[in-house]
Amino acid sequence: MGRMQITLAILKPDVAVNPHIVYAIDKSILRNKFLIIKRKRLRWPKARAEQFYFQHAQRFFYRRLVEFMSSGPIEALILAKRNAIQDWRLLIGPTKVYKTQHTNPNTIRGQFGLTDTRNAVHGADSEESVHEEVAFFFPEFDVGKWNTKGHYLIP
Ligand code: RTP
Ligand code: MG
Repeated sequence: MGRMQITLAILKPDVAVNPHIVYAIDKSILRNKFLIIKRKRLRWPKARAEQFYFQHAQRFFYRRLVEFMSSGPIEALILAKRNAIQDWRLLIGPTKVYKTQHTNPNTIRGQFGLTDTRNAVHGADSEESVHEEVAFFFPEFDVGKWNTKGHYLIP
């Protein structure tokens, strides 16, 4: 038993443009007992995508990642569960979609990812990232004071 934790998820433009897929991912989130604490649908200007992924600035995929992430709507979600950070990354599956489709076909990336860049979703990878990423999307959200009373569930 781990402790209750929050994590930060992003639905990327490849899935966020499709309400049927957003609905399917929501069902998967809730079936796996995550609470949706907050969600925000938005579009990133290129500069915001660059800022979010600045740690990858030297990687070969940075330009296409930034182009893709600012090419359409995205949804940022704060999810809560015991071991949320690790559990969310298990539920989404490995980054590389072509491999994941074979090794982890039931994960969110396995089901809905298109390519290594257009891989459906993001998941924060540490408590430190969660704090940074929550502040990035939800500056009004006080990570120290969050409680499950404010959550809402999608039917
Ligand atoms: P994320 O941060 O999005 O949850 O994904 P991750 O930890 O599994 O992957 P990371 O290595 O942090 O890479 C961040 C995002 O870069 C894109 N990417 N594209 N070969 C490629 O085209 C490539 N490799 C990585 C993916 O969108 C990945 O989620
Ligand atoms: Mg990462």
